[in-house]
Parts: sequence; C-alpha cells; structure tokens
Amino acid sequence: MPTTTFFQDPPRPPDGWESDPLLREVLARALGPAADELAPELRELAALAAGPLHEQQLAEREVEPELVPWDAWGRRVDRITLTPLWREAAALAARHGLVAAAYERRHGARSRLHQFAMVHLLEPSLDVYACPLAMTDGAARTLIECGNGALVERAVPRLTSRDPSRAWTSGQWMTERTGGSDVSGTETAARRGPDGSWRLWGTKWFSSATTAEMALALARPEGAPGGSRGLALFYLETRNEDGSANGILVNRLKDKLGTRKLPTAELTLDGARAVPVAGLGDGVRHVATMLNVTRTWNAVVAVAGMTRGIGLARDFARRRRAFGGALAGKPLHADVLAGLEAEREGALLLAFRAAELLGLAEAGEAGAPERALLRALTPLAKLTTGKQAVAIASEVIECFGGAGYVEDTGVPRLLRDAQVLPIWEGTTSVLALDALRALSGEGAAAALEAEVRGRLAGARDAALRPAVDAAAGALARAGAWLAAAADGRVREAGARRLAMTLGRTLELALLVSHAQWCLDEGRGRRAAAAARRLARHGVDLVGPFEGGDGAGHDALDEAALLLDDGGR
Ligand code: MFK
Repeated sequence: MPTTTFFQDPPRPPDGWESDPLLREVLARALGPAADELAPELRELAALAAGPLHEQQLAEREVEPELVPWDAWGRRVDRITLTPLWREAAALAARHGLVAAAYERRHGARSRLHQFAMVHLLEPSLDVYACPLAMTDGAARTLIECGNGALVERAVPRLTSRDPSRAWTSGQWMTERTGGSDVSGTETAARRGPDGSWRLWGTKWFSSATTAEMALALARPEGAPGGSRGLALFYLETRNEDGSANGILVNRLKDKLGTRKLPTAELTLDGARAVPVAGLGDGVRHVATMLNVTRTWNAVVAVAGMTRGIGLARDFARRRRAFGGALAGKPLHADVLAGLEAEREGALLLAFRAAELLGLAEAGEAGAPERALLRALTPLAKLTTGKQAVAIASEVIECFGGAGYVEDTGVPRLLRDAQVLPIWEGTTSVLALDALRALSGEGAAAALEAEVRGRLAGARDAALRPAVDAAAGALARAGAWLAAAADGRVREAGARRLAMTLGRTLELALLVSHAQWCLDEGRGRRAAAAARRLARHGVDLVGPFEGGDGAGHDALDEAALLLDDGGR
C-alpha cells in the first residue's frame, strides 16, 4: 500500500495575453483603436505559447543541437541538426512576421510595438529562437542604414520574408579569442583574391545560431591599421550556390550554461568569400547599428522571461498548499510575488519605450531630442532589464522551493537562459560605459532628463507622490554626480551605479506616467501600486554616499582598500 496519495499539480504558464493587462495597455496607449486589430493574432500566439509550444518545450527538454562534422564517406559536411521546436519556431516566426512586421510598418512608426508584442508572447516557449531573429533584424537594419544597394536588394527581402521557404536568418560574427567586449584585437584578415573578390581568414570564437544563411562579420582588410579603427564590416553567405560551405569550418559547438538549444559554434574562416558592407574601415561603427537593434531585442526578451517566470510562480502559488492554505494566500509569499511583478512592469515599460523610439527613428519620425534619447536609452534598457531578468529568475526558482531546483520541472532553465542576457550583446559594464559615452553626446543628457521630468510632470494622484519624489531625487543625484565626477577614472568606476540608477529611474518615471494614464482611463490602480512598490525597492544606486569628497574619489579609494592583496 502506498503511504502517500499526494501528488503536486505541476504549474502551467498562463495565457500571456489574457493575463497581462500591462501589455494590452501599452499597445492601447500607443496605437489607439488600431490595437484592437492586433488582438486576434496576439491572442492566437499567446494560446500557442502557453499550450502546445510549452508542452513541446518540456517534452524536448533533453534534446540539443548536434554537430555532424563528417559524412559516412569522410567528407567534411559540418551539418548542425536543430531541435524540432527550433525548426517549428523558424516557420512560425516567418509566417507571423516576427522580423517582417518592423519593416512592413503596417502600423506606421509604431510597428516595432506590434513586432515586440509578438516576440514577448512567443519567445518564452521558443527556446531562445529570438537570438537568430534578433540578429536577422539587426542585419537587415544595418544593410539598409549602410545603404549598400546591391546587398539590400539581395538579402533584405530574404531577411524580412514571411515565406518560411524563402526566409533567411543572419549571424553576427564579432567575438574572437582575443575578446568579445574589446574587438580591437580582431585577427580575422580580409584579403583580395586575384579576381578582386574578398576572402576572410581567421577564427570566430562565439558565433550564435550558426545555421544562418548569412552573417555580418568584422575583419581587418590587408594593409589596414591595427586597433578597431582598421576593422571593416563584411557580408557573407554561409553556403555556395551548390550548397557547399563557403570556406567555413565549424570547429565545435560550445558547451554553455544555458541557451542549450542555440547552436553556438566556434568557426574557422578558411577563405570565405565576403563583400564589404560599407567601405574598408569603421566596421565597429557600422556594426553598432546591429548591436542597438539586438540590444533592444535583448531587453524585450528579458521582460518576456520575467513574465513567464512570474506567471509560472503565480500559477504554482494558487495550486500549492502549505501551512494550512494556498501559498497565494500567504501574505509573505504574496508580497514576494508582488515585488517581482512591480519590477517586471517597470522593465516592460522601459523595453517597449526603447522599441517605440527605435521605430520612430527608423520611420524618420524622431526629432533630434528623440534620436539622442534613443541612443542613451538603448544601453540603459539592455543593462537594467538584463540584471532584473536574472534576479527575477532566481527568485522565481525559490518560489518553487526544492522543485524549482529540479531539472524535469522545467523551472531551472529559466535561470540558465536569463543569465546570458547581461552577458551577450555587451556585458553590464560595457553597456554602462556605452551609456556614459552616449550621455556625453549632444543633447542626450538633456533628452534623458526631459523624458524623466516629462513623465513625472503629469502625475496628479496623491498615491504616486512617493514614486515621483524617488524618481526626481534619483535623477537629481545622478546629474549632480555626473557633473562633479570630472576625473575619468571616477566616472568609469561609477558607470554601473550611474547607469543602473538612470535605468531604474526611467522605469519608475514610465510607470508613474502609465499609472496616471490608467487612472484617467478608469483602468484601475494596479500600475500605481507597481510604481509605489518599485520606488520602495529603491532606484537610486548613486545615493548620498557617492562622491563623498565632492568629486567621487571615495569609490576609487574603497576599491583600492578592498582589493589590496599586499602586493601579490
Ligand atoms: C535575445 C536577443 C539577443 C540577441 C543575441 C545575439 C547573439 C549574438 C552573440 C554575439 O555576437 S555577442 C557579441 C556582441 N558584442 C558586443 O556587443 C560588443 C561589446 N562591445 C562593445 O559594445 C564595445 O563598446 C565596442 C566594441 C563598440 C567598443 O569598440 P571600440 O573599438 O572601442 O570602438 P569605439 O571607438 O568605442 O567606437 C567606434 C565607433 O562606433 C564610434 O563612432 P565614431 O567612429 O563616429 O567615433 C562610436 O561612437 C560608435 N559606437 C560604438 N558603440 C555604439 C556606437 N554608435 C552607436 N551605438 C553604439 N552602441
């Protein structure tokens, strides 16, 4: 006789459309009545993600991509087999226009919101298929911005196709053994052959989604100077017309902590035919267009992961009973979940604001202040949401107790996949330095300040006052620190604290403004509660301590004392 009859109900992901008023509000606020036209498709995608795709994801938990280097007869083939879910994701993404929607602009300059609403709903059940989609989007945008007509004509229709049999994805090959953050040591060489065409020789150390049909890669043309200024951006197709590899060898797939379904490979470029995208220099500046697009994706994907994790934790809390009742009814557990939701709401608004500004700029509808704001806000959104995604995934796991630590519940994957978000596309520190550089650009600091102050100015509800004060205070202290920190070493040391403060302040200001809109529209007090809770968590990392000597040297002194190893 079994001594126990109890079996816990597993958690199920909620429908990401029906259960997410914030997402619906963001679309309604930005698109007006046009948001209603999007609803049927978004509802369909949400149901797919919460149902069959999630089931498939769990069923394929242990299936991973494989590299077959040789065929049975000894030919080098470098075939990578993808998981069944990834193959399905490719077709689904093309059919629903997960990249195309941004280029078709059926909803004008705000089409990016439509695109990223779809991404937000689907990605948590697509096992990080957002990675190749992000790079594809970034490549299309880069080719268009660089104005290379021949490449635009050849590749962009493929990159933005809704036909799964025609659609291409793109890779982004930058990282080498010499570095992923600092690419100035790039060793890949570009040499002209006798026929005048360019060929690439070198090793790419981390190439994500290696099954792409094309890639944009950094390489140093022969005779070009060292450092990053001598790098050029090249376009290459991974296969020749006959299907053979274009001088590309897949050395091995990476054995990574997470994103296990994503075939990240180490590549040898062995004379791969390539075409310069925009001249033979300024490669980093040209690829920055791609990075800013993929960083926006990163922010949206971070929020999507938070939404899925919190959704699972909330569902579990309703099913799980402990200490005489459902977990959801326990004040402390409810408080933990509410704190996570407040963080997610701020993160969602920041990520979608970045997406909105990107769309406005692409459509030529952004003025100089909005373009300056976009430049500064993109790294801030990426770095802030990346950190929140990891913290929330970790907390979500804890919400399941020991079950969250056990692989076949499917919960640990959330944390592993979140951990990549603050790393790839620029680590938190690299992004903080990028934000610092952006803020020194013309009009950027003023545009950021105007964004925060403008969002706070409209708040009339008394309950929002603590949130308004917290955001305004943090903004003022960040500004004062930046003005006082004249020493470059002080600025660099404090760059993360500054960037996180600005990112969280933006989130809070956006939440305050959204909360007031919800109140005005009769949509309830949920967003106001989120604003108050986010303010309670704290948005100010610069704080009264930073710059104690008036110029910020105290942080440098602390680091010297804390890291003193007695001269070893
Ligand atoms: C879920 C979705 C996620 C998608 C996943 C995709 C997976 C892909 C996997 C990867 O490939 S991860 C690798 C991604 N790599 C990075 O993100 C690189 C991180 N490092 C940096 O971002 C460094 O800041 C950088 C390499 C750009 C520094 O390089 P340098 O050589 O020191 O360049 P510099 O001098 O800072 O900048 C060169 C020019 O680019 C400058 O312009 P000017 O030539 O006009 O002076 C910069 O202003 C400009 N620039 C740099 N970053 C920019 C930018 N312009 C606009 N936006 C930016 N973000």
